[in-house]
Amino acid sequence: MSQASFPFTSDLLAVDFEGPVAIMRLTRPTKRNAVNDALIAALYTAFVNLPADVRCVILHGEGDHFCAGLDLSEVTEQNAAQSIAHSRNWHACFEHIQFGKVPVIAVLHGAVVGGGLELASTCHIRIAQPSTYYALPEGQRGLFVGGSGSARIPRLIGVARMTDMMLTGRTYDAQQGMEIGLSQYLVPEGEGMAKARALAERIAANAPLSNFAVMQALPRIADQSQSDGLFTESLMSAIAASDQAAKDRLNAFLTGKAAKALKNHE
Ligand code: 1HE
Repeated sequence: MSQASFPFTSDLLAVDFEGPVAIMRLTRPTKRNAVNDALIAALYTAFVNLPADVRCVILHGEGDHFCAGLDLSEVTEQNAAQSIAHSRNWHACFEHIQFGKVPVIAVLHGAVVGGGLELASTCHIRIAQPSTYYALPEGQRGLFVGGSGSARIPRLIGVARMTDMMLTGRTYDAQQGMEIGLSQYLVPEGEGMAKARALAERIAANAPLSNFAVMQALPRIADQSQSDGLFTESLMSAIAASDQAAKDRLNAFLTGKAAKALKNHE
């Protein structure tokens, strides 16, 4: 599938292409980008059908908030079976984000709460801006996380911090979130997209198989025993190194034609 034939239209999610980067924007600001079934379907369709020439996705939200989480108006009448199906639907969608085709950068501002934090934690890189704050109000709403938060958020900040957030309603601001691992970057307000574009450019310049290995193998190895993980590492390493892109890049370095691994702390 090419960018020109991308079949996607939605009034909840805008998708634009800038060369090898797909920019996805949640476009439901009047409801603080609350996630209803239609938005889950739109995200699923967009990620499953990503054009082959896309190398990185940037995901952000329109309006004053990244995402207010689950659309609470949709859950009041659900029975247990419907709730399970609803949660599994989020899981299926988010699986195609974390373990999809290319790395995803989330640009955060305002509320990143409930299912909004679950969505952000599914992405590979999170860039926060000072207005960002994180919360898991499920506890206060009589709910539990259902959009993969129990599996993904403790892997970022630990079970104890997530337990505290859910039991006490504790929130973290952008600086605190950066310190505990909710974001990898914190940039001045309004500069999140520029930072994301700069990072996406670097990511897109990598060999696709290297990026694929990072996003597919690293989280799985973290879930494996050390012995199994090291074996997986050897397999993934061998597959990446046998790719022509790796051979070309190694030759370029050895003949002085490739950039050095100089300091890059930004
Ligand atoms: C919503 C939602 C929503 C806003 N579902 N409609 N998430 C939450 O518990 C967070 C709920 N939202 C809020 O606490 C606040 O909206 C915010 C702090 C994010 C923003 O406040 P504010 O003052 O900017 O906006 P607002 O006036 O509260 O909301 C504007 C409109 O958006 C309003 O609708 P309106 O028709 O009266 O204009 C709100 O009702 C609507 N709105 N958030 C539905 N979440 C898979 S499991 C995941 C479980 C969860 O995510 S639980 C946590 C849900």
